[in-house]
Amino acid sequence: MTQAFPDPPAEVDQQRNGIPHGRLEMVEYDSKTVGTRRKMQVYTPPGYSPDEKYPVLYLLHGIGGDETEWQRFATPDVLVDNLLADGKVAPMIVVMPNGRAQPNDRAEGDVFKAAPAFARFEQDLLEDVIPTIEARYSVLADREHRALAGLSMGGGQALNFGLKHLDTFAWIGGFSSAPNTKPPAQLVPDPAAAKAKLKLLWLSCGNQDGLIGVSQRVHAYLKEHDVPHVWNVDSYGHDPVHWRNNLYHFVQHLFR
Ligand code: FER
Repeated sequence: MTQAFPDPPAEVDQQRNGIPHGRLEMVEYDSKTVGTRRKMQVYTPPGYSPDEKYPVLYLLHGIGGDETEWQRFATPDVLVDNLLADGKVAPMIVVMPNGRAQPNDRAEGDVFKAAPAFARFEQDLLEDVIPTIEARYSVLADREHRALAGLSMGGGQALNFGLKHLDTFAWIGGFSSAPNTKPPAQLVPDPAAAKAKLKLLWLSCGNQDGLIGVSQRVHAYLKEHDVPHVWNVDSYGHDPVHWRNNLYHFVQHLFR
């Protein structure tokens, strides 16, 4: 096991009194990709002001989730509030969109049937979600101020889309990435370019997770081709504690 970062205390996502709190809002946008009005949750940090410009983390959910899933698993708003109060993270906006780019984007029925819609989300993210955020919020709109991460299906999406669009994202994280993750040579066809452009590439998985082979394959390829990355394997399975813990560490590395 290669655990790069220790498990944080369980209270990292427990709301604290007496510290400033950011805002969480549900935002609607017209998706040209899907042809429907879709939803995403947006966290703005305490003291958010249009006179400042903020970096943005786009955070993606798993196959059984939607735009509310990260809130149920790890309350990223509370987690970032706590880290900000401790001076451990840069003020940032966190966007939690719905990664199932199809007209009915609820996690209903056989959720595996929606796998193609998770691939289609690449276009929704790049052409609908990001432009909406950059029009409505005061953000730094360049690659060095955009991060993309996700859990499971969302981890696969983050690796697939992020590594394909290195001119859009410089910070990429896949937690417990699912089998939608492209084979490593397709994911990183030009290791030298990835090495030159990436500010952070984070791969994590629990050693009890049946999907760890996906992450191990990517890790082995990156190692062989000399692409720097964080490899964080802990003792969890395919579960929210792993996702919370990795989000906790990942965000502290962003935008610095
Ligand atoms: C699979 C196993 C798991 C798969 C996706 C998942 C598309 C996703 C799991 C999750 O998001 O939690 O074979 O294929």
